Amino acid sequence: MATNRTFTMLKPDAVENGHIGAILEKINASGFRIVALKLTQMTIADAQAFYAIHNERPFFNDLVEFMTRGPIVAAILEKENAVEDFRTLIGATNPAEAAEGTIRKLFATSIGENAVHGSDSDENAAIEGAFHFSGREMF
Ligand code: 3AN
Repeated sequence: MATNRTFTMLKPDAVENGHIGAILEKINASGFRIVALKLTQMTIADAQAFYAIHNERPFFNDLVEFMTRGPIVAAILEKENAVEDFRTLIGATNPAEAAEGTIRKLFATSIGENAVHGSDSDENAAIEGAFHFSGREMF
């Protein structure tokens, strides 16, 4: 069953480059309600677990190093058709291929440092949200 929720992280590059406010503004303007929100930093073990599905990929170690090098903003977002609509809003994994006006087109620098994460299914949205937030942090 669709949950109408997705999970996002504003990645270390977006935080370092001062884009938290602009990205949250775009998320709000696109009709998502913020259910949970925090500035946090993943440990190496956190990132290895979060991205376990990619652990055979050649970029895995770079991805873990990147995602742990500074704080991120983690958030749970709610909207009808949240997962799919948020993937549309962020654009393609590679910012060079991302559509005009998408968050990655506007704020990402490379395929590795691509500014934002968005869950790829309702099931993963629930798993990823629960990874970062307890029930009492969701509103
Ligand atoms: P998305 O974030 O668009 O769902 P995934 O799930 O395929 O993309 O990849 C997860 C993360 O791994 C990406 N956001 C990106 O940071 C990194 N990544 C994916 N593909 C590559 C690649 N070819 N080279 C470097 N990093 C990559």
